[in-house]
Amino acid sequence: MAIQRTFSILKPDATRRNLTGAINAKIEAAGLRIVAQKRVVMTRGQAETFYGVHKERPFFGELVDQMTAGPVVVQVLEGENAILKYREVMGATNPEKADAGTIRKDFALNMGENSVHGSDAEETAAMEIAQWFAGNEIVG
Ligand code: 3AN
Repeated sequence: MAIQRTFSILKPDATRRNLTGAINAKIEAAGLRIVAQKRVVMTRGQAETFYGVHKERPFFGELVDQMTAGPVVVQVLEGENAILKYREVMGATNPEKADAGTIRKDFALNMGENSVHGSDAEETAAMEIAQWFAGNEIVG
C-alpha cells in the first residue's frame, strides 16, 4: 500500500475539553504523521459545504450547530493506508460501539459530539483537504 493522505478534524467538543494533544498522541502512536494543521472556527457556510452529503439527514442542523460551536483543528494526516488506519484509530461513529483504545471510545460524548472526523475514501479525502489547505501548507 502506497503512502496516502487523509483529512482530519478535531471537533469543538475536543478543543473545548483541551484534548487536542491527547488525540494527536493517539494519531502519532498509530504511525500517522500530522503534515498540516491549523485551528479555525468554521462558519455555518463552511460546515454546510463540508457536510453537504448529509444535508437531508435529520441530524444535519444539529451537526452544523455542533461544528460551529467553537474552534476546530483541521489536519492532513499522512501514512501507509492512512484513510483506513485513521478510521480504525477514530473508532465507530457511535462511541458506545467503538473499540477499546480508540479516540471515540476514550473521548467522544455522543453520536454528534464524537470528537473527530476522518475522510472515508480517497476521493473525499482529496476534496476535503482542498477545502481547507493550499498545497504549500502541507509539508510531508
Ligand atoms: P463518521 O464521522 O464516523 O464518518 P458519518 O459520516 O456517518 O460518520 O456522519 C458524519 C457526522 O455526523 C458524525 N461524525 C456525527 O458527528 C454526525 N452523525 C452521524 N450520525 C448521527 C446521528 N445518528 N445523530 C447525530 N449525529 C450524527
